[in-house]
Amino acid sequence: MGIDPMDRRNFLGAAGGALLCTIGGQKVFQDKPTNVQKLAAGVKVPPKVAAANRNPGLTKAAAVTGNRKEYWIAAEQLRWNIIPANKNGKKRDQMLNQTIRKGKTTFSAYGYRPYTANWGQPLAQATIPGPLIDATVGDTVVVHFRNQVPVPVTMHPHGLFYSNEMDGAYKGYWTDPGGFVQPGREFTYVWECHEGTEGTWWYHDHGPIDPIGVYKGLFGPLLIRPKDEVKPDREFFIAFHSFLPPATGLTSGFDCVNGRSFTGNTPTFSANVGDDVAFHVYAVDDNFHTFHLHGHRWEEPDGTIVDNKTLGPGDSFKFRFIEENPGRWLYHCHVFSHLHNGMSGWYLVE
Ligand SMILES: [Cu+2]
Repeated sequence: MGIDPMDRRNFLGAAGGALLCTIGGQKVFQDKPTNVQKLAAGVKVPPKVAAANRNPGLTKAAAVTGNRKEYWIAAEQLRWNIIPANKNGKKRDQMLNQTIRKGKTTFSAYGYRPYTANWGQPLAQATIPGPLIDATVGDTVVVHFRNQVPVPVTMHPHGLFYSNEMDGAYKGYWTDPGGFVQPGREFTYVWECHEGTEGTWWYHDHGPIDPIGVYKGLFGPLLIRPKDEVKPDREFFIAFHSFLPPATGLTSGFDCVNGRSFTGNTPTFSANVGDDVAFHVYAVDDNFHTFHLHGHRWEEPDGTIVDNKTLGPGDSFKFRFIEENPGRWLYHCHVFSHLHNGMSGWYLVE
């Protein structure tokens, strides 16, 4: 009647790894390693992408109307260690003062890497998260994107305005070239920071292997400042996310802040009493998270005072305050199973 009893297969699915996504007709489970290149090979090249490959002139550059804010960013492969060993060769959780035993913690990741103009030279290593896109209302963000990973990936932004071609999203048959940037190819995204776009946002891969690209590290912060903003003394960017076996090939899943897991490995943020401090927080993965900062409280735009804020998948928010409480503080996700699987860090105030 109405609801079918759970069959054995579904029961096992719920008890073990749930379905994460389907790529090229192949099911991907949360707890099982996958062959990402094989998955990607199962996705057909969309017709508009094939046409643009034959005739690059078909892809028209979008008009730039505002103050031009330009970036050169490549997606690259990198070896990434979620929990680097300390100088004594131990992987430690400083919050619980214990050694972490979760097997291997290094995997073949993807990261966004910033370059100087015209791909002159790298500005930094490829990192997880990727580089900050830092714009102001009135800017037009121009991102020259190059794909150096072995599967099609993209950049898709939140929070600002863009035309359909600049979406950076795979849409099956209707996919535009910017939604399916093949290995070795480039695409230029043009995104507009109109009035009302100010805020903390983020960007990520939304290509044909989505969300595996995101779970391999392809995401980063995007900030649109109000015009005439007086910049805070300290700005901290926090991504709550996870690394799962289908993307890492590792046996364990990890709950992370900015690519690392457990207090002492995740970022330690520092400020001084009297500083004007801004926190920017965004949630990347399949779970809801709550951002909690010990010893602090802040005012929401509607005037509510909070010290613990819920974020659903894809959400982002910021808060800003004058620091007045010295100490060694924890910031963390208050979902206990996430906290105890590494989603926490230090905030040190002198
Ligand atoms: Cu969480």
